[in-house]
Amino acid sequence: MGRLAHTNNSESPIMQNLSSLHDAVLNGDARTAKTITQDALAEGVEPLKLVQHYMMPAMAEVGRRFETNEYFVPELLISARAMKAALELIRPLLIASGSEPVGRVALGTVKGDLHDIGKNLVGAMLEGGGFEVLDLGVNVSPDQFIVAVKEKKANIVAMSALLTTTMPSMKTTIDALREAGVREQVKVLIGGAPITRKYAEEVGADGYSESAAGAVAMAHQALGLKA
Ligand code: B12
Repeated sequence: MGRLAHTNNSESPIMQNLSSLHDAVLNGDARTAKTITQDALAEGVEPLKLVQHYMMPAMAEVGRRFETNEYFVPELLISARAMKAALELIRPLLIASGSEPVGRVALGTVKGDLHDIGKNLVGAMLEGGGFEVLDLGVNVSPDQFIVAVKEKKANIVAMSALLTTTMPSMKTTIDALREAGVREQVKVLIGGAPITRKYAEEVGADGYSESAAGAVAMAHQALGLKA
């Protein structure tokens, strides 16, 4: 699809075409996802609206298709690539500038898990909320989290997991933080599609949120700051 004319009218072509952003992510069309995102941002559409109303529902549908064997791993990958391409344009807009960080977060997807789209979104939102984020990446071992706490003085550990098989790494990491004697220095926040509040309580985390926006409120709360 081509670039769209800019207009302030709420009935503008871009508003009508936002559902194509959903379809572009669903079909793994990175180029179109980027173009629509670029145009929508230029039109003044809220960055988070693009993520929450169009891109995330598309990824949920990708997951549903995967479950019903309509999609396989290659389709997951190209949809993820399309979402990441669009998120690259959105990320800088979510990040706050200036002012002293309100806290330092060691963020990572736990050991054995390679999903990073949700984690990256959480990272961008936390940065937007005034936190300094040490992004440890994916497949992060308990030791890597411990090093970030000891050497980089992180006061929040935020873990993401998307697989039921990697959720136990969260407990392993919390136990390892305790064994390393640093559990009391940090607040531990967890999240990811299969995580529940009950699970967070079971593994001894300090907080859980089902969304990236919620992660910021929770991080403020965990440090006793006003949200
Ligand atoms: C894209 C995708 C992939 C991509 C990931 C690419 C990437 N760079 O991330 C690839 C192709 C690599 C992949 C691989 C696999 N995947 Co996959 N994948 C997905 C898919 C479709 C979307 C995930 C996503 O990005 N969602 C969008 C983001 C924005 O949402 P989110 O991650 O949930 O994050 C939000 C919240 O959860 C929260 N959040 C997230 N993290 C955190 C952290 C904190 C601290 C907080 C507070 C909040 C928070 O905030 C975010 C924003 O609101 C899901 C389906 C689904 N419905 O989740 C399957 C899914 C997770 N995958 C699945 C599977 C099975 C696999 C594979 C095992 C497939 C295979 N046979 O190889 C491999 C595993 C690889 C590995 N070792 O990790 C299953 C998991 C099933 C299960 N019960 O465990 C799912 C659920 C698909 C399905 N329905 O069956 N996958």
